[in-house]
Order: sequence, then structure tokens, then C-alpha cells
Amino acid sequence: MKKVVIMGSSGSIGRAALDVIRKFPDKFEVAALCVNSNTELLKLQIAEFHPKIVAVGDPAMADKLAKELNYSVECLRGTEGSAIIARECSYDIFVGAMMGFAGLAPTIEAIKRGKRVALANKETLVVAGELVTALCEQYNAEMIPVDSEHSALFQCMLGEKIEEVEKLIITASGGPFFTATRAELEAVTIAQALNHPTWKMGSKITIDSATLMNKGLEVIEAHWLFKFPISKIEVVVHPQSIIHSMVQFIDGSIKAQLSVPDMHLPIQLALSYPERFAADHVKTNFPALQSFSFFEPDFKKFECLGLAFDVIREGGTAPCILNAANEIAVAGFLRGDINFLKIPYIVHRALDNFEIISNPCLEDIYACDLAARRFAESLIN
Ligand code: MN3
Repeated sequence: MKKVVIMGSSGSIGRAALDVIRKFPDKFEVAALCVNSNTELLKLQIAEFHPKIVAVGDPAMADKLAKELNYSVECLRGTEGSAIIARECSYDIFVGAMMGFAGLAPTIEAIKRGKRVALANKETLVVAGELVTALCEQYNAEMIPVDSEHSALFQCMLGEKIEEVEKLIITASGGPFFTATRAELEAVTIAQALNHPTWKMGSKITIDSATLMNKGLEVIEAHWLFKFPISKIEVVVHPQSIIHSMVQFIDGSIKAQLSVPDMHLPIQLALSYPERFAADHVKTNFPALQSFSFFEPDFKKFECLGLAFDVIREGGTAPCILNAANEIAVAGFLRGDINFLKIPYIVHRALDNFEIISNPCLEDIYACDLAARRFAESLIN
């Protein structure tokens, strides 16, 4: 029986992880759950999965929940709460499915204890890839990707030698504005941007998919996860989202991992690996799919994608600035304060505004994140 901690249990990945655990009650049990503020859903999850401890990011919501539960379950508060759980709780697998930069601190705690980290929070590798991968080696922690593209690359790489890999080909759905003109992008509404063609996800990642920043973050994530040079990572638009990514080898052979889009599949594998468990979450019917198509991404129209390649070449704190400015810009767009094309503009301006620190320590990363956020906020106001 593996004990699982889920950070971000109210989000789409966290809920899917609980679906997998529900299906395999003899394999997994829930040790702890963390949410940012959705305590209504957390209460239902506590009643069903009986974690010994939970954490709620919003301190007032945490206190309210502790009272409602009559203190029958330990309820930690604030951002420190999830870090305490990662550091002190008894568990085997840490599912990192929280949103944004907040995922970094608890993930580092789990790595330092040499746990298996099922990583869905891509920001952890984006902002601190060098540091985090070094810590994984130092503490012998195992990082298994949950992001569908990285799970695909991971599966294609099983049994292969990294030196025999020629390139990683990451597929992108292209998002809802794949065929839109630049003028149409200028006038995009929040509702249009939130209407993703193939995946149902949280609002931040859905906007990132519409700007292709999500694909950019995934390129950075793949670079660190597989320790692979950015010059050998390619993005190809594949609107059906059936091929989740591909690996091309030095002899020209290509391996791909396919299925209809369903996050249960990569989450289950991250929990069960090195085994595969029989499950019927995912049903792929080829005749019904009919056709696959592929296109080159438009770097001019989707500036965020090119910026992501740039920050990896620059290194140091550049990816951290990109991520912080993007989080603020996306929040601004979702509030209706800025238009869609202001998102890449703000990220670009933030990258131009700061000196890049090479080989940053964790304190540098925190300071850089805060400064880039403040700068991005000032551009919105
Ligand atoms: Mn993805």
C-alpha cells in the first residue's frame, strides 16, 4: 500500500489523481490533501478518503474548516502548511498538482526526503530546473512526469539510451486560436480563451495553452527533466491531441505515445510505475479518429513560445522572470484588465527589464520572482 500526498487536490489533476486512488483502494491510500481555497470540495474528499492531515492555503478558510471538522482532522494553514506536510508527513508518493510558483517550496521538501515526486506543476522545473534536478540526484528522489507530453516522452524513452536520442518532438494542440489572425487575437474575449478545443483544465493553464506559453513552459520542463539540449527539442502542432509527444532516435526511428486526451492515464502511470495497472479510464478508437494532422507552430503570432526558447538559452533567472510575469499577466487578462496580446508584451518587457543572475540559489529565485511580479503588476496598472 502506497501512501499518497496530493498538493492541489481540488484542481483537475488532483481530482483525477483521486479518481485513480478510488479505483485502486488496495494499492493506494491518501495520507494528506492540500487545496488553496476550495474547502467545500476538500470536505467531500476528507469524508471519502480520510487523510490524517490537510492544508488550506487561505488561512481564514483553514481556520473555518478546522472548526467545522470539529478538529477531527489536523488542518494546517497558509503556504507553510503544505511545506510542513511535505517535510513531516509519512508518505511514499508526492503528487505536485498545485498551481504556479507556489508549487516549488513543498516539492523541494519532498525531494529532500527522497520521495517519488509525480510532477504536474511545471513551474517547479521552469523556475528552478537546475537546482531541482541537482537536488533529485543528491537525495535520490525519483521524478515522474504527469504532464501528458512529458509522460509520453518518458514512456518513449523507457529502455532507450539518452545518447541515442536525436530529438524530442513535443506536440501542441495549437489552442483555440490556432487559425486566428493577429487582429482577431487582439480582440479575443476571456470566454473564447477559456474554451480549449481538446483538454478541460484550470483557467491559468487554459490561457497558457491559448498563448502557447504552456507549450513554451513544457519545452523548458522537458529540457530539465531529460537533461536534453534545447536545440534538439521541437514543437509540432497536432490539433487532435492524440499523439502526446514523440522521440526521434539517431537511426531516424521515431517512437510516439498515443491515446485520446485523458489525464487519468499519465497520472495513473506516475503512481503505478514501474508497473502498469489495468484500467478503463481511456478508450481510444482509431476508426472514429479518422485523421491526424501536423503543422509548424507560428512563432510570430504566438510570441510566448519563442520567449520560452530564448530564456533557456539565456539561463539563470531568465525562466523565473518569464514565469512570474506570465502568471501576473494571465491573472490580469482573466480579471479583464488587459487584452490577450498584452500577455506576451508584459513578459517581454519584464525580460528586458532585469539583469539575469546565473546559477541562482533558491533565495535568488524567490527575490527574482517577487521583483518580476511587482514589475508586471506595474505594467498592468
Ligand atoms: Mn501538457
